[in-house]
Amino acid sequence: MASFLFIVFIFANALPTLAQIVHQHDFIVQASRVTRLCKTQNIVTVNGQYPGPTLEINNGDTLVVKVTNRAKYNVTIHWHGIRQMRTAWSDGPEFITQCPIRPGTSYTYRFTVEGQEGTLWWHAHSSWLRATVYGALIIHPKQGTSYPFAKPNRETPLILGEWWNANPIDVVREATRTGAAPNVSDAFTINGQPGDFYNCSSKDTIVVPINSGETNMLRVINAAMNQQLFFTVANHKLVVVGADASYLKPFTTNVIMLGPGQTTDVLITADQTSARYHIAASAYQSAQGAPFDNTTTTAILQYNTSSCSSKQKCVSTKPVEANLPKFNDTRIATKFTTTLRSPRKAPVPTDIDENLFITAGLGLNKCPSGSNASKSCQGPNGTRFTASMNNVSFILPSKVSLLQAFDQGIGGVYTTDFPPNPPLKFDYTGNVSRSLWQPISGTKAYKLKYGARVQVVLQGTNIFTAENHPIHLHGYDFYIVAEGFGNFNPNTDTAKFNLIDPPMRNTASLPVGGWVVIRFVADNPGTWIMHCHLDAHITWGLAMVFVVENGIGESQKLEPPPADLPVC
Ligand SMILES: *[C@@H]1O[C@H](CO)[C@@H](O)[C@H](O)[C@H]1NC(C)=O
Ligand SMILES: *[C@@H]1O[C@H](CO)[C@@H](O)[C@H](O)[C@H]1NC(C)=O
Ligand SMILES: *[C@@H]1O[C@H](CO)[C@@H](O)[C@H](O)[C@H]1NC(C)=O
Ligand SMILES: *[C@@H]1O[C@H](CO)[C@@H](O)[C@H](O)[C@H]1NC(C)=O
Ligand SMILES: *[C@@H]1O[C@H](CO)[C@@H](O)[C@H](O)[C@H]1NC(C)=O
Ligand SMILES: *[C@@H]1O[C@H](CO)[C@@H](O)[C@H](O)[C@H]1NC(C)=O
Ligand SMILES: *[C@@H]1O[C@H](CO)[C@@H](O)[C@H](O)[C@H]1NC(C)=O
Ligand SMILES: *[C@@H]1O[C@H](CO)[C@@H](O)[C@H](O)[C@H]1NC(C)=O
Ligand SMILES: *[C@@H]1O[C@H](CO)[C@@H](O)[C@H](O)[C@H]1NC(C)=O
Ligand SMILES: *[C@@H]1O[C@H](CO)[C@@H](O)[C@H](O)[C@H]1NC(C)=O
Ligand SMILES: [Cu+2]
Repeated sequence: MASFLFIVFIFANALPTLAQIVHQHDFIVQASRVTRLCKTQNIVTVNGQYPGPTLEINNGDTLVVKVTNRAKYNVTIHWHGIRQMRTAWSDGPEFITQCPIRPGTSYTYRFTVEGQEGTLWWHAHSSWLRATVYGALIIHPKQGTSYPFAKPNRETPLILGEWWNANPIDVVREATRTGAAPNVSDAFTINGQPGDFYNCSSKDTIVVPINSGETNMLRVINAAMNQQLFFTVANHKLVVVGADASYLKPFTTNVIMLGPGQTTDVLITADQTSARYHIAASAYQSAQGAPFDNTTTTAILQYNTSSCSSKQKCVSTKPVEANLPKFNDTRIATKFTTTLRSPRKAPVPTDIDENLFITAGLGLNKCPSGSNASKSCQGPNGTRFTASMNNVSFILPSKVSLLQAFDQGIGGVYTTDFPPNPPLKFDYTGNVSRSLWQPISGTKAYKLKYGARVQVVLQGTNIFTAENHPIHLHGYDFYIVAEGFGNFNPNTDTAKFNLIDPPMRNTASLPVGGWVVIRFVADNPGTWIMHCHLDAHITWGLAMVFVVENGIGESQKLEPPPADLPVC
């Protein structure tokens, strides 16, 4: 596993002006045998590691990652939250910015981090491979600078994952075949381990050491497939300092909530009696009556025994248990998301060129005529589950990626008629007439001019069930200027907009039966998918694509495609 670092000096006028740090890594995607929950099975990993390797860089550095596919599935890797300025070819979502890396082939991702600091992560973006193919991507402050808070004594990435006692690819294939909801998972994990509360797992529980008086920065990542999670540490306060690789105005809380895709950096101080404390996560499940994984994953915050009065006692004591909110405690989830603020006045776009209103939610398709309903229409009352944005259920192309179609002007791959408003106005969060539940399907994109200042009102619907959706936009960070419940009201809700210090993120929690408003400047050309990060929902089509046109200057244009770009 070659993983090294070298420094390239770029010469301008024969004088070194800039030291560019380039980190080079090899990712081998392969089958590996692991044992969890008393069962040994094959999973897909990177370099045999689960979770995969943690990448650590500084803001301003370049990453070069050669991905070689030795697994039996097509794969791609997405660098979640990395802006990929002009390098959309390295973003990774299958059929959006590249064709898949087929078994036996490789592709090299190259990109430079510009102005992002904190915690991001990488994951497979092909079928449900990301269930086991993921890892942390840590961006330290730019060389020569430091955190906007006292440097912590330690830093620990904690990746929350989701585990099936089955091949996740079989789980999604079964759901696609039957039209029903996919099986819920058997466990959640912290750094790949379920922890004390699961069978055959206790002895492998992750231990996070800490010395009395020390501060540790926990870099918490929600890599779960289908579940928003609450996260807490028994008896310890969490000081939130960042999310999605943007700093936040620090605030103190007992619990944080992360949707899949989201990250949160928290400081904890070892100010309690030397002992062992549970670090724990469990579901925030907002859809009423829907089945979900109601188990709790744990790790252990373990005080350094040498500072214990009785060493023996200190290590052997049962961990102090954590208090997690009830699974449907939307009040706590909302309190968390509405407390986030940028550290200072933020350059939020105020004059808006493109004002979009996009509904997001589930749907039910009638059983296709001629199909065997008992086999392929096992959704509610003989239907098939679907999902949509503005009543369009997104279909991936298969012959060429959207980005190639955009770059080379290939027609017939996508259309640019994604509606900027719901095609039909209705009481989105009310009792939606059954006649509105079936969306159309298509590969529809919305075109944005380079530099356009964009506002998107994301509106959840009550079709089939209202639910919190973690909406992720590729290629951009955006400001979350407001959120609320019920139907967005343009006449009154604009008064709630925070245009001073809203938080910047790449994944917004769309409240259950509510709305959230985001703003960004379209300064990065390419084809960028915006989708629900619950994989069950993206599988059903809860996505759309922004096609951001090239600007005029060379620095405003998408780079040419790499020579090794996979073909379909
Ligand atoms: C899903 O769950 C059902 C019921 O427990 C089980 O029979 C089936 O094998 C599971 N599917 C997969 C792919 O694990
Ligand atoms: C754990 O093992 C016990 C005993 O074999 C079994 O009854 C129980 O269902 C298992 N629990 C889980 C969550 O798998
Ligand atoms: C989880 O759900 C199962 C099945 O609905 C239920 O029997 C069990 O009590 C629940 N466990 C917890 C910890 O809520
Ligand atoms: C535990 O504390 C002792 C004494 O303060 C120190 O020497 C040692 O490095 C600490 N261990 C860890 C893992 O920090
Ligand atoms: C949460 O679920 C419980 C049942 O477990 C129910 O009694 C309660 O009304 C629910 N709360 C909310 C806010 O939906
Ligand atoms: C539909 O599938 C069921 C279950 O496999 C089977 O019993 C039935 O014969 C099938 N019907 C038709 C018309 O194929
Ligand atoms: C399914 O059918 C039953 C009985 O007709 C009805 O009460 C229920 O609302 C239906 N559910 C859905 C999701 O259509
Ligand atoms: C929703 O509307 C349908 C008809 O439009 C009606 O039959 C049903 O009772 C309503 N449900 C509720 C909860 O109001
Ligand atoms: C979505 O489009 C279909 C097909 O035109 C229509 O039947 C349905 O009512 C529409 N639903 C909404 C919410 O616009
Ligand atoms: C992999 O992707 C290609 C398109 O690039 C497709 O033709 C092929 O069927 C896929 N293979 C598998 C195993 O899914
Ligand atoms: Cu969703």
